[in-house]
Amino acid sequence: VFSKVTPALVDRLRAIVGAGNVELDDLEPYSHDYTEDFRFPPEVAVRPRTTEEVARVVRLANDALVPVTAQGGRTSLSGGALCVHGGIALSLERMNRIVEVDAENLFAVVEPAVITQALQEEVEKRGLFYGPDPASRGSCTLGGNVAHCAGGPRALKYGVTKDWVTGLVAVLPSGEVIRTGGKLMKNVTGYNLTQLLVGSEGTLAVVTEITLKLIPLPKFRRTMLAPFPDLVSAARAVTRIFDARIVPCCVEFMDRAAVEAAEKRKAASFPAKGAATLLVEVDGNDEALLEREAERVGEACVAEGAPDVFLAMDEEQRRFIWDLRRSIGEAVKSLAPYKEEDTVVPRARLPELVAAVEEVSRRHGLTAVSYGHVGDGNLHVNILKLGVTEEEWRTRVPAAVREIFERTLALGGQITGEHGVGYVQREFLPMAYPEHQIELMRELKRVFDPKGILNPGKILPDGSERRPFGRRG
Ligand code: LAC
Ligand code: ZN
Repeated sequence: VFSKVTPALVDRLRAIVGAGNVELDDLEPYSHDYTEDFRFPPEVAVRPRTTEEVARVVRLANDALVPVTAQGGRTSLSGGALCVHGGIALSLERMNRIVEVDAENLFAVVEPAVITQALQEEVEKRGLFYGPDPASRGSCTLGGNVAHCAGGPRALKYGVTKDWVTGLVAVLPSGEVIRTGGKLMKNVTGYNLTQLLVGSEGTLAVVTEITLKLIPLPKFRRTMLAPFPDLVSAARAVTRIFDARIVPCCVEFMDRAAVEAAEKRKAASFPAKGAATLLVEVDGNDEALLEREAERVGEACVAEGAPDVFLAMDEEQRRFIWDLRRSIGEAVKSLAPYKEEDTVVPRARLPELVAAVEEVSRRHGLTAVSYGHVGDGNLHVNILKLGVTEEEWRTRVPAAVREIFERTLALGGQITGEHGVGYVQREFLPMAYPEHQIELMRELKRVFDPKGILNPGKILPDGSERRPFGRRG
């Protein structure tokens, strides 16, 4: 159905972005993301510098019926920016300028390839704060964060990417440019296209500029580790913390295997750990109040069975703990081929979810490693290919994944909280929504992208290539 990239098209791409920014040889970096198991090389990669160049490239591709997939840091865990139909990888890597930090109105305007952590550090220098902090913040881009509505540990108190985006410049498949919102805290002028594009995984438009709100940087933090004798009591402690009417900025959950994977990878050890461990951070501007909150968090954990609670003594210890936590994703994946579910439930249902995951994986004879942002009810469940034959893996995993999703949905949850449907979960979308709702999404896609050239093969279960498991799986 799609056309191939021809030499004539390559010439026209060179005319738009310059010959040095059209890559035909080294396509390896553009062929994979953090799902690791998949390799989908594009036919060509282009590196535009401006919105105008993006618009010209996209229009060209649309006219020629060639797929275009926008790419940022390629840290997706759902295959969101993989060129599954080949075509053009539209790498936005050169669009990496912080256009403006407006300290008067408290907004930042950025190009899509700004690394999330780079923006955070830039605004923090001025006593300002940008909330979302995906675990990959040192390598993911704000454009990618917008595409997937990235979350991360601090989402609990500060929200996810969508809560910070107030405006976008985006290129439609026709090559037309739209501007949604701006440096506006309020704006109800027509349909909310800003929020429709956030989380649309690059399937509707290519975002080329982002306006983000900022807030003053919270002054103080306390970071704690609480070990628990079992998974369910750790999950219960989360509810107890909220019962004490405390909203920490992060409540992270790690099971023993997740902790050990990170320790092995980093050749370092967590100062406290149990069958399950909670990492809790509180922040704010009143140090005395914070001390009291930290104490009450500690009490809540002890009441649910934590023998003691470790408090990070200084910024160095805090960084050390977070560094270990942030490495879990990569560490777990390096243990074995895996299938990840990014489950999310209402927070108070978390003990039930944790118990269900344990029960389902045990019954199917599978190894599941779980960690995540339990303060948000968001649990990353990784089923690892350990101690099973090829045949067992093939048959057991799909059944177990379906059951985990069924149980998640029955708890009022959803099948992905922050990693997106992308390529790897789209066959499960019919579990999440009835057909008429998926059809509504298909219609939306058609309105934006009638020829279907923009990041094809994502989100919607079009069934054209059903390949739920990885190359190694
Ligand atoms: C994390 C990523 C995998 O929480 O979302 O580490
Ligand atoms: Zn996460």
